[in-house]
Amino acid sequence: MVVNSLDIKGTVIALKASYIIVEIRNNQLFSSANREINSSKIIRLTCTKRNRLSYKGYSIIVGDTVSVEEIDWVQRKGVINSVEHRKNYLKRPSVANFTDLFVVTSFQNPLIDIKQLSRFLIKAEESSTQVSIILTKHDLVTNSIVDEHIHKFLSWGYNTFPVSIITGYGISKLLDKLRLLKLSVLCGPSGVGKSSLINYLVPGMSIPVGELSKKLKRGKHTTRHVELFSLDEESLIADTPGFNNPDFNIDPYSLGKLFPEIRSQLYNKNCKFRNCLHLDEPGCIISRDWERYDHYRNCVKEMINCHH
Ligand SMILES: Nc1nc2c(ncn2[C@@H]2O[C@H](COP(=O)(O)OP(=O)(O)OP(=O)(O)O)[C@@H](O)[C@H]2O)c(=O)[nH]1
Ligand SMILES: [Mg+2]
Ligand SMILES: [Zn+2]
Repeated sequence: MVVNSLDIKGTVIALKASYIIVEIRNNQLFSSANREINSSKIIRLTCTKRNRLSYKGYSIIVGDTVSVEEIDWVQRKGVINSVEHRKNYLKRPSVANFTDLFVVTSFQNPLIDIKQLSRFLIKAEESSTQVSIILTKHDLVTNSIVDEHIHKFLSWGYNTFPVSIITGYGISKLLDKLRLLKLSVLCGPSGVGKSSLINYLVPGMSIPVGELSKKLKRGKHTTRHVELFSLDEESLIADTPGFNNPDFNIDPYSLGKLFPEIRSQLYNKNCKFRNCLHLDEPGCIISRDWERYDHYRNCVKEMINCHH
C-alpha cells in the first residue's frame, strides 16, 4: 500500500454510480501543501474507496468525513482510505453528521397534512439535533392561514419559516438562519419544493425540480439521491428525496422524549414512576391539555403493538 503523507480530510457530498464525490475545503488542507490549489477555496474530487473498506461492511453515505489519499490534483481524483466515526446519521434520508434538520412541507399543492408533518417531526427528533419547520408555497395562501400554522407549531415547540420562491417571502430570514448552521438537512414529502428552495437559495444552482401530478397535486419523486450543496464557505445544505410515510419503530417509553411538549413538562419534575408512558398511570404529571396529546397516545399504542 502506498502511504501518502498528504492524507487529506473531506466531506462526502454525493454518491454517483460507483464514485464518491468528496469536497475538500481550504481549512481541511495542510497549509504548506499544494500552494497552487490553495487559491480556490473548495476542491471537488471524484473518488473510489479502498477495497478493505468494503470488507468491513462500511457503506459510505453523504455527510461522512473521509480521509483521501493518492490525490491527483490535476484530474481531481483520489482514493478514500478511511471513514470517521459519525456524530449522527439518519437512515432515511441517508445522511450523516448534520447539525440541524428542517422538515419541509407546503401550505398547498400538496395540501399540508398535519399528521404526516407530526410524524416527520417525531422521526427527526430521534436524531437529537435541532429540528425546525419550513412551510413552502406561502404565495398560495392567505395571511390568516399562515399565522394560524405558525402559532400551532409554536405551541408544539417548533419554529416555523414560511417561504415562497415566487414572491421571495421569508427567504432572507431563512438564509440568515442557515448561514449560522454547518449542515442543514431538508426532508419532507415529495413535491413540497425542497429542491426548488435550494435552487433559489444558492445562486447558479439548477437541481432538477418536478411538476406535480395533475389530479392529486402530489410530487413525482423527482430527487432520487441525497446531495450536499454549499450555501457559503461554512454552511452546507442537504437536498433529499421526498417520501410520504415516515415509519418509525421506537421504544414506547422513549416516545415522550421526542415531543417538546412533554420534554418541557419534565424539565424539573418527574412522574411518580420512572417507566411512565404518560397515558393513565397514577402519579403521572403530564398534562393532557395540548394539541398533539391524542397523537402522542396513538403513537404509544402503535409502538406497543409493533414491539410485540
Ligand atoms: N407556487 C409555488 N410553487 C412552488 C414553490 N416552490 C416550489 N414550487 C413548485 O413545486 C413543485 C415541486 O418542486 P420540487 O422542488 O421538485 O419539490 P421537491 O420537494 O424537491 O420534490 P421531490 O424531489 O420529489 O422530493 C415544482 O413545480 C415547483 O415549481 C413556491 O414557493 N410556490
Ligand atoms: Mg427534490
Ligand atoms: Zn407520566
